[in-house]
Amino acid sequence: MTKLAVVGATGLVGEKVLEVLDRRNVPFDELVLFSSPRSAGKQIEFQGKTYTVEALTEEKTDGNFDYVIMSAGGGTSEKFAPLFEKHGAIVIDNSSQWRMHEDIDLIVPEVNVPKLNRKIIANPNCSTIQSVVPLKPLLDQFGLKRVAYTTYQAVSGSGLAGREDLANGEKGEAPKNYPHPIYNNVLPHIDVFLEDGYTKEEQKMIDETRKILDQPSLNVTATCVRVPVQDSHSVHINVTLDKEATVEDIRNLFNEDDRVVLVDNVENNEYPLAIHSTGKDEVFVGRIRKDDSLDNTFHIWCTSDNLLKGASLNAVQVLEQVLELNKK
Ligand code: 11C
Repeated sequence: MTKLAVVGATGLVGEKVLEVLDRRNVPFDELVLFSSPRSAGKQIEFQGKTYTVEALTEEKTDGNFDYVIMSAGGGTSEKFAPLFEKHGAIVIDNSSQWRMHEDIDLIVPEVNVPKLNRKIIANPNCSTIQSVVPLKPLLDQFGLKRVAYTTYQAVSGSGLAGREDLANGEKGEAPKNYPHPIYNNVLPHIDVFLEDGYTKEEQKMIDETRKILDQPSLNVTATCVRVPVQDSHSVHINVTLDKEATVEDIRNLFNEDDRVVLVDNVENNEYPLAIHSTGKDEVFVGRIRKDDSLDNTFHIWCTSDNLLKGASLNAVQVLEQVLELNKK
């Protein structure tokens, strides 16, 4: 008997977690859905059965859970993930709370495998996940010297509040979530500012890239930008390789690697687009060009659905990866 809990089941990511569990037919016997007290009592249909969402309490973490997927924010994860862990569950956590703890695995299944020193596994930040997927084959084939990201991130990265600011901004209303209007605007500001002038989102991309790729001294920098797009993040990746490569080498590598989809046919105006990535599981790459301002350096444009590969799908893939590891 496998018992699974989904925490944050009524949120944007939680809803997608259920959708992905269903369509990938992930095997488990019992499901319990948790939310904040505000959303408790809501009914959710899953595979022909109606579930009533329960408010998560400390006592309920002792419910013989084997696996828990949490998408309820850092505070909830800080408090409840160790309690679920203490009672024997493997917790896959979507928040940033545990990602950089030394003994916590930070996993993108296309890239790395959990060591499970702790039973909490962290799901990375959405813009990081889609970026390390194409970086991994480049690392293995050519080595990496430097990575510079510029992101163009969708409002759904901020949950329902981001969606509301975009919709209300179109009607002329002031923003409630962002410090400035996102409608008709571009904000070079995601998450809080740190002392050095970077944002926390930028620092997350830097730290998480190094940890997932197991390249602690890789040179990484990032500028993270919110754009008035509903779903799917776009990331410009400027990458300097260790070994020499041509644009053709990189195109061939991506063409042969089933972890990414190459869309790179500029003669027909074909390149990855947020609107084409939305609702899809894949990570799309294209616009591959040589950056002649530096040796061995290339531009890559990368899009992916931030709520799927960037959050729910990656979490479910981690669950599948752990189920597979536990079979062995
Ligand atoms: C955004 N990347 O687009 C953020 C959302 O650390 O999991 C995800 C925040 C996180 O605003």
